[in-house]
Amino acid sequence: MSGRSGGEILVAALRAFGCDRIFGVPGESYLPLLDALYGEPEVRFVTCRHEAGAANMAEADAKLTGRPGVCAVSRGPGAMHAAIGLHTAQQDSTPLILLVGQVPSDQRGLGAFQEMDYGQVFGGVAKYVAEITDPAAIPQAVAEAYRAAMTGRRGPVVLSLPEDMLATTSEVTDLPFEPVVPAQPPADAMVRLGALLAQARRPLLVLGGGGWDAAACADILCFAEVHDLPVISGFRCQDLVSTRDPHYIGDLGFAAAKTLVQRVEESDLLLVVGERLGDICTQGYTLLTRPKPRQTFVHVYPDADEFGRVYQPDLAITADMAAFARAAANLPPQPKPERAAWLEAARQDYLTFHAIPSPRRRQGFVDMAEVMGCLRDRLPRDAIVTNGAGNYCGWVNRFHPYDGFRTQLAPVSGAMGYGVPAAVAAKLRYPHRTVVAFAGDGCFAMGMTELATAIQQGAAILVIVVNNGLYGSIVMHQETHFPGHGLGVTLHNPDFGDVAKAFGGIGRRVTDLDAFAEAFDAALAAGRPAVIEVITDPELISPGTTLSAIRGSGVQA
Ligand SMILES: Cc1ncc(C[n+]2csc(CCOP(=O)(O)OP(=O)(O)O)c2C)c(N)n1
Repeated sequence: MSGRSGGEILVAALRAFGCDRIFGVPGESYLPLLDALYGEPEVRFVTCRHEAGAANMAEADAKLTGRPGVCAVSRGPGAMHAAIGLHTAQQDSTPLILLVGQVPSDQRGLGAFQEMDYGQVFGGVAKYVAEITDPAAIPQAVAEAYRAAMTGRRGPVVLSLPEDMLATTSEVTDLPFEPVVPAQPPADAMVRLGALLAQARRPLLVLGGGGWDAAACADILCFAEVHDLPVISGFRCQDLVSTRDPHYIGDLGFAAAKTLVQRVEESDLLLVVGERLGDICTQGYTLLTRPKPRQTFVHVYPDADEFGRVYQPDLAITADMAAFARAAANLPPQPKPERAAWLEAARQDYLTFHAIPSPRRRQGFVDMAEVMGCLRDRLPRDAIVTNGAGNYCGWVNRFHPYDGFRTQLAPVSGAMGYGVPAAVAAKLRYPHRTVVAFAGDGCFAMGMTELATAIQQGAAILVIVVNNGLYGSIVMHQETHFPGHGLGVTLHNPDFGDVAKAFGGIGRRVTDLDAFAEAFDAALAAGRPAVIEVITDPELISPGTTLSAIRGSGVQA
């Protein structure tokens, strides 16, 4: 038979939108796809050690490129392992294409080995799930998958690939790449926004969500500058503008500054761009009155479905981030009553809250605040800093000065195990930038297998493992609500420095700041994957409090 195999057609369709790498774990269920990649120099297959790592890498890579990340996994078990990446892509509004092998077409519905119905399994989390039964349908299916992932609120899609379909040949031709047309803000809505801004004395600009790129971030900052707008970032979106910029006044994440929360309460105009205003951003939906906030509320979002889900906007603007940011940057400057003082005071509060505090030292432990202070002096400004989930993120997200677009890769989904694979993806995309992953001892154990990928791919990431011997975040909740009843939360860990050495990297375990600084410099100079295990005091459960102080308080730290 003449023509190309389904695998070859699929690779050509992925290349059409710019896919240059696939993160995956191979499976016998999609051999013709792997075969199509054999000898294909334009698409690199990054072999991972766990499908969760592969999916997390693909999701992180998509955050860096703005294109869908691509992950390939085997049917059944492989797909289940990869599910966490779909969830993060959904929660973080990241375009992601998951390619899953499927049982042969003549066995579908028989309950064959590792058979699953991916429409049912992933229907609730993916924006689009399709099983491609004919190789001639591949170009169209990939184009639809791309459109679904990249339109409106970005998100994950799944393509199920029966193995016989991938081996079957077809004469189908490739489709030309059609970029998604960005949704433009209506001109009359921009005029109304201009009028609302002209009246506002205490406006705030809140940025978050997906669909941003460097140009959009530059435009939105220009808009903030022209209109003297204080800028707040949503949970783990702290790199949309530089935190060093005088307009930046903080993030509405876990343990947001009280002064920031108060400022939101006092504002008279909230311009929320790309951020959904989820439970974390709104302090458990308590920050604003529901359903109608007291402030004038302008919501800009790429999907009209989102408007009014929680808060009724006074003005809703359906637009993609880049299109809105460009239009906003072009709004004519106006008088700005009292805003300079409002902005200055907010910035001052930000600087106070995010200043490195004096160390809370105890012999044998390193204070994470000191570590972050040390890194402020040492990390290049374009360093990419990743994390997963756990209380250790409280120090990282509060004290690291993220310096602009994509210096942060952190899951809004709160997924443990994300930091290491995200760092690997970042280092492969930007080999000349410094990439540092933070992980708690619990978090690291969920992603450390991908150190092997880092070694194999030559990705010289630096991992800082914050070891308090606990699933500390859960201890904090238990001690708050069930004092003294810690259960399932203590961790007997290996020496993580030795683990790193066993993988072929550099490993150090440190219990004081000087040793940390020395290990950090040596690790960066070595140009190999490295792990620095920092032993921290379990009593210091978060930047702002201690376990003894929260015990039985019933109040979230
Ligand atoms: C995949 C996943 N499993 C479980 C959780 C719930 N969880 C959130 S934080 C946390 C503990 C994290 O422990 P560690 O990484 O050691 O950081 P620490 O809180 O001690 O700083 C757990 C279990 C989660 N967010 N993600």
